[in-house]
Amino acid sequence: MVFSPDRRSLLGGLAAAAGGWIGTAGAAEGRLQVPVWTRQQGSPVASPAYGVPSRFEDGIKRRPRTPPPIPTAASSGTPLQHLHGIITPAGLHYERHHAGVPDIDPDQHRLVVHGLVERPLAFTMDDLLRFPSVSRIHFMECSGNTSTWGGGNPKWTVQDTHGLISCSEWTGVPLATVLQEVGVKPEGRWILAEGADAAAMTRSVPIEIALDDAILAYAQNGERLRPEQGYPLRLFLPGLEGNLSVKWLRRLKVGDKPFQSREETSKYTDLMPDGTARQFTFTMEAKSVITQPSSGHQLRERGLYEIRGLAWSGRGSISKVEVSTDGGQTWREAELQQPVLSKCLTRFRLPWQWDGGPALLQSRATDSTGYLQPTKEQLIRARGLNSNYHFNAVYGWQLNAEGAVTHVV
Ligand SMILES: Nc1nc2c(c(=O)[nH]1)N[C@H]1C(S)=C(S)[C@@H](COP(=O)(O)O)O[C@H]1N2
Ligand SMILES: [Mo]
Repeated sequence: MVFSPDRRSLLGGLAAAAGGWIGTAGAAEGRLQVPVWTRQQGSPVASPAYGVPSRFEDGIKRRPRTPPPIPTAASSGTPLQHLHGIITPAGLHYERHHAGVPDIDPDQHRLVVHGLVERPLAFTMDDLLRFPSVSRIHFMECSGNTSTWGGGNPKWTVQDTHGLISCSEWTGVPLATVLQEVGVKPEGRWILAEGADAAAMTRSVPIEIALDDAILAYAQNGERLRPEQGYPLRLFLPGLEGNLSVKWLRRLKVGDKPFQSREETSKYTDLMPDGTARQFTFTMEAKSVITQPSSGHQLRERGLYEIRGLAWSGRGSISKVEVSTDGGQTWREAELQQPVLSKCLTRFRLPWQWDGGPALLQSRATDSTGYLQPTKEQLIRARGLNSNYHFNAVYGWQLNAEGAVTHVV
């Protein structure tokens, strides 16, 4: 790690104040004996031809969220507590499937665009790859992420509580380009998107969103989509609840009103305290979480630590993240790591001196619209306790005097 002189003296000062340095002092050169991996050739190139992480990183995996009654209608979370920067490796992208992952032959796959259009068309994957393309880095979050309205378990990790979010570079054709090709009729106001999986997942998308920044995505982090992420084609709607980004996309139908599919009537609505239900709550509001130290971590000694975490907003970019180590009594502004992009994960960090006492670690994000992430009390006051979706409250991890970190129940 390279520090600027200012930062070095700040960190050096903090470490010295704690009465020690990070690292083992004394007889450092004695540790320079030549290890076995320096005395022999390593493995040859292209073995394996498609690279995988070091075998020592074997514990870093997606995990099914709750023991699923039906393994194909389930979700798995991203291990955020082990990741760095803002990009989620494709193999660790969270999954949410309503009927498992279909095995689609891209040569046989078609996207049909019909309904209130001048020219109904069927596109092959080759057709779609011929259109001018875009690549953009965006998060995707399931609106069921962090459904911890009523407490929880001290052992829950950030993977359990916040793992239904990931961030990738998505490449594809702007949906607006394909809609221009078919010619949307003036009365066309909503678009039905349908998946080719056994769930035939369907959602209605307003035309304004479809013409804004929606992407027909065929690639993710430089390679074609993984099967779990919708291979060979998915709809990708930046900043909106993950459910709208229909995977294995086979059909877009233009209509003059919403189609009222199962996923926007019985599911993905928010039951309010007065008994009414909010529908079409598309945007994922500003949210943040500390990933290090977080539940399951163990601090071995007092001294300097960097508090690290992630913040995001479906309305734009993150303008500020504040961190509290005393349960919200005082807040300090964290540093935002570049790049800070719209509708994208933003990494924040703050040097922190652990003096050996208990600490309640929290973060709160403000986005470019000025919206401040609410407390859990504020969120429950506004929304009640009847709905599962769209929980974005301030979150905390409890550190005890022995350095163990747990989920706050
Ligand atoms: N066809 C289809 N699209 C789908 C789903 C699905 O089960 N089938 N799940 C949705 C939900 S609820 C979410 S949160 C995201 C998850 O995308 P991911 O598995 O790539 O993370 O896809 C959405 N698109
Ligand atoms: Mo979801």
